[in-house]
Amino acid sequence: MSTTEGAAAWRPGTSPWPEGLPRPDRCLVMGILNVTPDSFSDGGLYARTRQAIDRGLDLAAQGADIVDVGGESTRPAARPVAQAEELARTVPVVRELARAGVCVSIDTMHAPVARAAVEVGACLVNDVSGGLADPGMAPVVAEVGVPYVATHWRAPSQEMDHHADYRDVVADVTAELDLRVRQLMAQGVDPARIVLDPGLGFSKRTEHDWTLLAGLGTLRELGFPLLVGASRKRFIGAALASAGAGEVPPGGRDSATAAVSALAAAAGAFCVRVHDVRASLDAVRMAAAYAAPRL
Ligand code: PMM
Repeated sequence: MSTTEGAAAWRPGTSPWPEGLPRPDRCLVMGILNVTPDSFSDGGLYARTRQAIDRGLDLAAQGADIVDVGGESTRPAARPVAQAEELARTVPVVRELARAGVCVSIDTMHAPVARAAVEVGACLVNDVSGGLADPGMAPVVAEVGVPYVATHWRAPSQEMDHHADYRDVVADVTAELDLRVRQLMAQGVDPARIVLDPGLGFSKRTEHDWTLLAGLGTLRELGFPLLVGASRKRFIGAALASAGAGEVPPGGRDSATAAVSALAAAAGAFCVRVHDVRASLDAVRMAAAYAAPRL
């Protein structure tokens, strides 16, 4: 890794680097692999196991530090998936990618899926509910001992837009994540393995997403690495539209996403979760170079 990349915006020492994850000394890039028919921007593209494995290998070849495999859409109003179906969609893909040496995360809210994925080689559990959707999640994470992304979450997909009221979104999300961390730790989760995520788009209106991005510094004061999942989301489309770019569909938001990746990395994000890996990898490299003179 180059010395420029060594000058990371996310500074080791401010919070621990979770064991078992790649350590390039810049913001990590997690590539999204939705093995679903209905995700908001890539639903149906990688729904077959072989297509999904090839896509995962391709994301890794493009430079993804982690490939995030999900088998249940979490977009607003998405319907839950039967557990057997979620397992059938994800486990073979995780197994093959892990066998090929890829660091794989499992994007699930369900403890049995998390456990099965770790058993076949997943190196991280990414839970958009932060353990709230399944009371069995924290004990499983405590037991399997891999890093765990706990996202700010208030309600399941069908209801989440009705839970988007905040007094002060940065203060409220910080306080709710702080409480979540305490509860996870009380259930045996090792704090050194916890990564926090503000949950952009989850019970958030577009203005909340932008305010949270601008408030990453406050969230970092909790002392945990931060993952930011902005890729192609509504608030990016809304900002493009209000800047005169017109209605840009999710698939046309990748350069804007890369710009947000650079901003998040410069603000100290530990990892960005994106569909277009190449653009965001360059973006976080630029953020590291930008931060270098001030280190
Ligand atoms: N967003 C989605 C899915 N998984 N995981 C984390 N940690 N953070 C996120 O913001 C997040 C996530 C929904 O987006 P997708 O449908 O494009 O995967």
